Amino acid sequence: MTTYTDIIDTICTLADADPARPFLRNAAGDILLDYGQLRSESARIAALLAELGIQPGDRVTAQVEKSVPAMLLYLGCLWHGAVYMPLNSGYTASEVAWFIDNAEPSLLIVDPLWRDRLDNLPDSLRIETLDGSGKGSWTDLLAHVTTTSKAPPRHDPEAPAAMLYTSGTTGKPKGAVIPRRALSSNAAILVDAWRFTKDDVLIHALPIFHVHGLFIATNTLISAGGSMIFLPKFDAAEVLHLFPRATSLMGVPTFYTRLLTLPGLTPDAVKGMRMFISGSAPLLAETHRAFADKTGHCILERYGMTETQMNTSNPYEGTREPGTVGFPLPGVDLRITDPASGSPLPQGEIGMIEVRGPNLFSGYWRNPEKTAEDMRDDGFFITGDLGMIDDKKYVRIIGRGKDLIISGGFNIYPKEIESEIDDLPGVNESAVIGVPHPDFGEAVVAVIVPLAGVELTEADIITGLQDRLARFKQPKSVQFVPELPRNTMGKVQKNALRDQYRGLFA
Ligand code: MLC
Ligand code: AMP
Repeated sequence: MTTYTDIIDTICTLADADPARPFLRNAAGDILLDYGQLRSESARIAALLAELGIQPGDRVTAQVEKSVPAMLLYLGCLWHGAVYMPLNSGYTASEVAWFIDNAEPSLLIVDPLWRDRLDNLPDSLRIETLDGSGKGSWTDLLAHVTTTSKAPPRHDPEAPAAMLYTSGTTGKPKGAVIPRRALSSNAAILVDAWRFTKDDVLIHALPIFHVHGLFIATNTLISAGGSMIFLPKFDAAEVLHLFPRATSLMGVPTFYTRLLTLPGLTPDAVKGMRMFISGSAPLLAETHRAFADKTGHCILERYGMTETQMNTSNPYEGTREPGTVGFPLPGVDLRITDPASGSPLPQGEIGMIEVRGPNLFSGYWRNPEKTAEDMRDDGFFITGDLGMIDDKKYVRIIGRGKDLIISGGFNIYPKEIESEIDDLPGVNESAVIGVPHPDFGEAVVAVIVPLAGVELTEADIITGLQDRLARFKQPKSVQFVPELPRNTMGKVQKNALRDQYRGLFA
């Protein structure tokens, strides 16, 4: 099996060769972090973790705003061998409490604003704070740690590097344990596939609590020795303005639909850019074409997931086929199987996408049953995505075998929302569906049957969900119906509901 250089070793090599090489800049062009600081700060954080008694393998949970110290926290954990566990900054206190209970971390780092609303946390959990500007008790502790020139420890490539939660059709999220080998192999493969070099400047406008912004963007740019313009969040006008200083952008489809609304998006505005990458959700063929018409650039669409990082990509050279996710990346095996029997299907037939390669996770946290359910004996992972390989060998994602809504690149599991809605007073039952949305791709719609004689309003539902669900999961529309459509087996026909409400946001 090919061996890949650990991300931390790559940082050390680059820092030795050229410590002043910029790694992160802000929108104004100031250098926020060079490769020398990337190494020394990661080492300092690792030293602090050791001082606090955090052992390799312990979970370090962070629910913080995007900032340079937040990114360094990930790399400090990687240096030390702690398992980095980022949480969406939009999660409510009750959602966070669930993750803490499940993951049993040794350390929680949280924004000071959210610190006080967290309750029901174990007394043994150490809690530190870090805000979006880099201030907090974590930074105060770090200030006392001196710079060390110690080399990083040798890590087993199979050791866990991170744990990211993905939800399941049963409602409760599962922790995907991601080994170091998955990070280093995927980064090395993507540098090659997408031709990243030390001269690249990536606009980084994604959140850093998901694989796209945290691993795909960051690890790939580190592995290339390139740099990033590090933005707190995506703002289409700001990003357009930054194109002349950059070479590449990674984004979810919403980035591209929002950029397309700007009159300034012209071939001239993007003339220094060499590549626009899209993923995490389906990019409509019409968005691909509209972007090519306006800029002369064909967006490069790729397909990945938390458990596997990147699986396929449209080619850097060659045709980037709209509506497809390209070919399996080098080292990744991909097959289409019959969802019922698991037998491989011939080219052209629609079935379950299964993948195998060094990019795969190690398993679900403390959930061997679910891991066994999703892994075949021959090492293939069952993605839950339905697809086919077309006559030109491009992989096409046709739908999902899992009941999942992807809104602006965030995954939302209807079951979780239905459970919360069903608990609200006056609700008899509910069905949550995703319907087309011009900005987010899909939007959450709740279809609710009130209890007999009860009058409910949309505001009752949204207010009821306020403290239970992060904003991005809350319905963008609530519909009340006397009953839900069911088939003869009594199962709710979500397809019928999706058809009925398809035009809600048109
Ligand atoms: C924000 N809101 C969303 C939302 N983002 N609602 C649904 N879906 C989303 N994705 C809510 C806000 O809370 C707000 O609610 C309202 O919608 C409008 O917000 P906004 O200001 O327009 O949103 P913005 O902050 O601009 O964020 C939109 C976005 C962001 C698309 C830029 O969501 C984003 O960066 N998404 C990227 C997600 C990502 O990184 N996915 C990668 C997963 S990894 P209100 O009511 O308060 O006004 C993965 C694997 C792979 O999937 O293959 O990569
Ligand atoms: P996550 O669990 O957040 O990692 O999301 C992974 C899921 O996002 C995949 O299983 C797919 O359903 C979806 N996804 C990622 N990239 C694409 C893409 N390019 N086209 C369609 N769906 C995608």
